[in-house]
Amino acid sequence: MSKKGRIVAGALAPHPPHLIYAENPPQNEAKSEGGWEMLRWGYERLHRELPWDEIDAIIVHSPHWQTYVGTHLLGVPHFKGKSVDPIFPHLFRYNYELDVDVELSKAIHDAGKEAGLQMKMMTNPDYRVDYGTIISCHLANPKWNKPIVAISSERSNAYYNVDVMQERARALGEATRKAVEASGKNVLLLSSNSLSHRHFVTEGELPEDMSKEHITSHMLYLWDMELIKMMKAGRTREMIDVMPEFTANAIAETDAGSLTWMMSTMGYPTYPAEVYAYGSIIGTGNAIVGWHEDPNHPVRKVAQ
Ligand code: 2X7
Ligand code: FE2
Repeated sequence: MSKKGRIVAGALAPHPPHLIYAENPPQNEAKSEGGWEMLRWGYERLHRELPWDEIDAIIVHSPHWQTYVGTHLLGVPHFKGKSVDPIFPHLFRYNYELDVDVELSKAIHDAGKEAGLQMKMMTNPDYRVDYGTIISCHLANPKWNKPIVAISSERSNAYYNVDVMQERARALGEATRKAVEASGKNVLLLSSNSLSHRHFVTEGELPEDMSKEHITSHMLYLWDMELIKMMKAGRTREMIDVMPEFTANAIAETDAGSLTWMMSTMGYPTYPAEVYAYGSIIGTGNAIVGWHEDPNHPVRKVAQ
């Protein structure tokens, strides 16, 4: 029998363009004096703790690839282009080049179809990959030395409501897991989203002036902490059950279904997650969090 594929880890990997701007990688045209260090150092620790030798591919679900008829997946082996954030073009103008594991994308597409979901492969070689996908993949793995599978957010919350979105994200997660297991590959999952998502509507002269950065409101901070407490305690089923309420109250980017998809793909872990960082970016709440399959990972050992 061929070997069963595994999900070696999942990470909540938010994508504010500010983090790339602050890093000054060669791909980004805009240059900064730094900023948002706690979050960037959190990403560095996440990167260090992932078992890169074992990882064959990264699967990312992004709120900024919004498809209104079904779930789409990148279906071309290589993409090259420039990604510009429409709201923050002064921060993010990024020249990207990335490889796609088309075989795995197609397997997830087929598994989703079999589960009754509407699925579509994106086969346009000139397609401009969304900035959520690019930023989360860059921050989790700045070397870009692993192929990715990128999954869109099918916005059934727009046509129906958050509950329909949740149900479909759960079903997509189950299909993703089946496809990964059958593929024999080991994967890292990324849920590319912020938690509370209320932005300031104005920006200071210097975007990276950290004396101006704080969460938009105490209420949003409290909601973010409620969710993070559940992650730390391994209460992920409960977290997904309260997700519609959290999303509505925290005006959260979880409306895209990314975190629900990831938890469902991972079979709702009951072990504690490692929280690498929490911080605000232009007022939004962002957590970098890892769920590690390895029972010997320090965060899991402490709980035993
Ligand atoms: O897309 C984003 C985001 N999710 C959070 C903060 C700032 C900008 O862009
Ligand atoms: Fe976003």
